[in-house]
Amino acid sequence: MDIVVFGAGALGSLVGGLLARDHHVTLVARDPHARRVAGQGLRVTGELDARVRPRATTDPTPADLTCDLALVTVKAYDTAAAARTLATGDPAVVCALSNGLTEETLVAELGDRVLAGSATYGAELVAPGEVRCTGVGRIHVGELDGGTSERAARVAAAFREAGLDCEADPGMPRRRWEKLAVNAGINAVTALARVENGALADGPARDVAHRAARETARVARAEGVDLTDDAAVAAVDTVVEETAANRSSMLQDVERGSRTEASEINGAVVDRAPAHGVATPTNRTLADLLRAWEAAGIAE
Ligand code: KPL
Repeated sequence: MDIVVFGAGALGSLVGGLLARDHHVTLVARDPHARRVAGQGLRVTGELDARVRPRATTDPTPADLTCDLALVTVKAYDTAAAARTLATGDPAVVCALSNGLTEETLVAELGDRVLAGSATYGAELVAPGEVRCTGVGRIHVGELDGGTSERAARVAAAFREAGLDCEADPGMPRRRWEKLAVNAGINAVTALARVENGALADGPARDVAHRAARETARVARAEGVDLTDDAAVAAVDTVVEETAANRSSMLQDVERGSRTEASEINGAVVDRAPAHGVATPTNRTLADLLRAWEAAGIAE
């Protein structure tokens, strides 16, 4: 398959690097990472291992974006720009793997080519040209409205052949909210407390993460998605266990002095709640604290 990974930061480089062993992969990334990958190749280290030479560019042409599969792994706040650029090419299938509920933004530009996706692998770009897998999680792909499809099965099979734990999931409407609950619980708490995911296995940080996940489940149910409080909390605990050594992407953002996805994760829960009369004090506090930190000055 001809695969483009749009937004090859940590997760995109991990997934793209593994797929590059069997497929023709182009990473759309930032410099100096893109330059290093184009020159010296990409190393996947940590819990998974690969040495590959995908193509890498900062500035894809419409021809580059005309592919069998585009994986979107940009930061959630960059989704609209990514969608517009992808639409200059002709990707046959587009699979969203970013945090947050980004699929609708992709659909606005790319229509029914968009598959929903959810990934809980831990990954860290340790240096230009090197991504470390810091936790073997799981990937789910499927139709945005639910149900099975041949194209979702094909994408999941390609991921599995690349050594990634992946399933085609007929229940993506629920799965997307479960992932939002996981990110709402883990990312903001680890970023604010400056701890690895494993620190949420007990103590007060775990309670805060659970409260954020329960609030997310309540909003999900109000929106017609069958996600129980217990299932959301269990999903947080599973990811904490599977990615204990991982520094969440939001912790990495804060340590780099970069903008976080707090508005697209905790803020998204808060924004949807009033329409349903659901209270989301924990997500509001987490989003507000991270936005206050961002307002005090971020590097990019
Ligand atoms: O999505 C994540 C992230 O870090 O953004 C996981 C790996 C689920 C939690 O750390």
